[in-house]
Amino acid sequence: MTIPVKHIKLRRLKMTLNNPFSTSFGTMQDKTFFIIEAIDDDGNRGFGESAAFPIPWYTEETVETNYHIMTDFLMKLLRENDIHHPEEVRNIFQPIKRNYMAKAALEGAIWDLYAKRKNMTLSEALGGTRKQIDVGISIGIQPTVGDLLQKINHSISEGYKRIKIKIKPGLDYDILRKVRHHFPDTPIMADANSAYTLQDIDQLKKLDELDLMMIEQPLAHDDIVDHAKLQAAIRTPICLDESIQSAEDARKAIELKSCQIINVKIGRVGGLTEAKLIHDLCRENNVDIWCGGMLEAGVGRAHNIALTTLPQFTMPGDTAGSALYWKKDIIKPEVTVDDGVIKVPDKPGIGYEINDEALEAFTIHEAVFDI
Ligand code: OSB
Ligand code: MG
Repeated sequence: MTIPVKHIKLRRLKMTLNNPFSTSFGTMQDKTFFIIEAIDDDGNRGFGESAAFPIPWYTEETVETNYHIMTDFLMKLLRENDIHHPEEVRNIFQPIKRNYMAKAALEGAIWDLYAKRKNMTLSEALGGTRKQIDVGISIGIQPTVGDLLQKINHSISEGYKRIKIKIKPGLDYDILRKVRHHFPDTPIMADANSAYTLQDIDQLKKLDELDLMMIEQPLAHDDIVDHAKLQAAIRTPICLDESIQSAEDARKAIELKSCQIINVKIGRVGGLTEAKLIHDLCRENNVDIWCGGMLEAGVGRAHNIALTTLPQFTMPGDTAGSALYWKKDIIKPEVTVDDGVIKVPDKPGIGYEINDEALEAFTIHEAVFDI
């Protein structure tokens, strides 16, 4: 049976983070992004969320390139092809190169629609087994070390299972040493968002004494060769984020020993199907994998939760609770974290209702397309 997608509704939302979020590449507070709705003949609604930011500083995609690629190319492919299962969408989109966040947003809406039509949870549709998932927290660069220590303290008291700290050259070893001193037993990791080069190897080697769980994406966003050299020179496990945009990238990184751990983001790799392939590859190769975050609103957050129910997601991810990011989220109930654990919802599809009033209130532009 085909999935009769009749309309695609694109909504451009503008939401404001409770606090500015700073990384080595910049600071974000206002967030513009797309919520995609795939609607079938019976009025079932499947939801997807695009991870792209307005500025191409994490990967090359932006909100505007998403709109262009979705409306000028991907929707045409949806019109021309019958879909029996959401796993086919990856191949249907293959003629269009890269643009993974645009692809993932549409594919995600079709996955949710499929699961709802089958009256199963998205987690079940993906083959997930966990009923609850462990989560950590990602803390942006703070104005002072005091602020950072306070945030970490608060996050630990809330029960988050591991703390991720953003670093960049000049704001790394000395800060992490203070953090380690104050929190000797806390699982701590550092994310550089590609701010270093191999010339910084001595500074990166110094981190080995701090017993970090991992260092995430120290080197260039598109590199897997220098990361292999770095991994051979340091003890701290390297986790790749930006560098892994497909299962092929993951295969090569594993083969070259460029990383010991992979942070998968549904948007960065082109959708749930590709994320699942990366998961399966990690499982076969005994590589740890966890689910990263893109400061998502509720729809993207729900997709992350469903993905994290797959068996190889043994490390806590970055999917924290809605209230950490938003005064009001676009789902009902909002995502809550109890003692570092999110209970996986048992309702069909993404498992959370859409808060239509909130969705409407945050929408700055919308358009409906026939499929
Ligand atoms: O590198 O994981 C990253 C946020 C924006 C862009 C890139 C990253 C992040 C985070 C925050 O670390 C993850 C989250 O809390 O959603
Ligand atoms: Mg990262």
